[in-house]
Amino acid sequence: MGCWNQNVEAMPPEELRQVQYRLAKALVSRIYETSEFYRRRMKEQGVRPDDIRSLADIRKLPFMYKQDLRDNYPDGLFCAPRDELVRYHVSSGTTGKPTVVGYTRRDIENWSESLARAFSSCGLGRGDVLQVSYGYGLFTGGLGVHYGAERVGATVLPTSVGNTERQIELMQDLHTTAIACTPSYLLHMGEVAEKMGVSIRDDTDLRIGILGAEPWSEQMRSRIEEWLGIRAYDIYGTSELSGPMFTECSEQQGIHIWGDLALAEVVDPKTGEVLQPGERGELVVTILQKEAFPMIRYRVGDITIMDEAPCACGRTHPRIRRIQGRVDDMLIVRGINVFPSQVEHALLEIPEVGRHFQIVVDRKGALDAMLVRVEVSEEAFSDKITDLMMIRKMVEHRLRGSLNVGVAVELVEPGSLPRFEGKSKKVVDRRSL
Ligand code: DLL
Repeated sequence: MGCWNQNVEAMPPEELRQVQYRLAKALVSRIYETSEFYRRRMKEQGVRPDDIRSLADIRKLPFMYKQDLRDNYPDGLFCAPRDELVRYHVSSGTTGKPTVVGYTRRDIENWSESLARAFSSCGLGRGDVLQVSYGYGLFTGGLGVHYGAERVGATVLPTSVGNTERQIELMQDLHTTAIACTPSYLLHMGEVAEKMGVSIRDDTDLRIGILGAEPWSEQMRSRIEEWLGIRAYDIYGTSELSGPMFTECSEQQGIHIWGDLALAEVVDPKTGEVLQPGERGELVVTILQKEAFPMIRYRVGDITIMDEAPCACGRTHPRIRRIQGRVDDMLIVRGINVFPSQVEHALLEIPEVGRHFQIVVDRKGALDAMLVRVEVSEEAFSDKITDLMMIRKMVEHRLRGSLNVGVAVELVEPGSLPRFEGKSKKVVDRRSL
């Protein structure tokens, strides 16, 4: 498929590395000047902007972790004046505090540019109607994809998530040709459509799925492509790094990471040592041109493999393979990130329940369902069903409020959940991809 920005996307690799070096050096100097946080971090590590004399010198810089966002909530990592921010997005943190990301106008431009290149590489452009069924609002999915799609000239149908029957009617009536959503939501749509007597394959114009925000597999891709009669492309990103930014190209052989916008490394999660292309490890990303919220060597927590081999599409930017898991215990439930520590944190604030809980995640049809089993505290334990029902409703309400995802709660007797001597196993994930 034709490039959106041929000069950049097909740049010789050596030239691209030069561009990366120049951008990285400028970024490091800028944040050292403007940010108290980065200056302190670099001093602790004994590295100064002058020490960055080649691209490989980036490895001298300290890593950043999700914990850094939490410790500096809400805006301690911002590097642009407040009045230059044009948007915030917010996502789940590891405990009570969410993570807040700010964007300048130029940050939104670069984010849209990244997606414009990505969408063109999947064959999306003028004449397409893209139904955006990612959530609009604090989540980066809806608005992120929206701006990228408008930039390539597609017509956007911003349905956001939910109200599935209506989505299917609109898909037919407005001749949607492409959809952006989680792979599990598309499977759910397929099922709901069949119940309505609509075959997505035969009765709609859908030909492309831009699917991500949660783990999925090659088998799931085949199932979706065969059943719905579309080409399904993987889209990747995280809120800390802007939001969705990168997709596969028409070759469907890995996700191109635009090297002038992001510098990707894969490291050994235990030692932090940079691994060779082809070796599996944790993705680390530096966002090279971000003004408001630069991220330097951010340990994303996703497991992947770097691929620097030339791609048959002609784009020279490196690829990462499909995300193969997490280094931490983060779960993704209906596209929302959930950390067991958030559940623990929320439960600790409720005196009627104890400290012991278990999370069970399963699929109901195509959709995820999350159950939290929690012990009632000795004091609140009662043989009156109405009392227990009230507690259950209240706990469900509180968990939904802090996790932003619907949760069923099951109350169990004090002392009845398994106790662990070593590392506790708080999550039972019964989903298979
Ligand atoms: O999920 C951004 C996004 C929106 C990506 C729309 C794609 C499409 P967060 O909510 O911060 O941001 O979650 C980021 O989701 O670290 C991965 O663990 C997981 N994830 C995202 N895309 C994929 C994917 C958005 N294609 C976290 N495959 C990431 C597997 C994915 N996991």
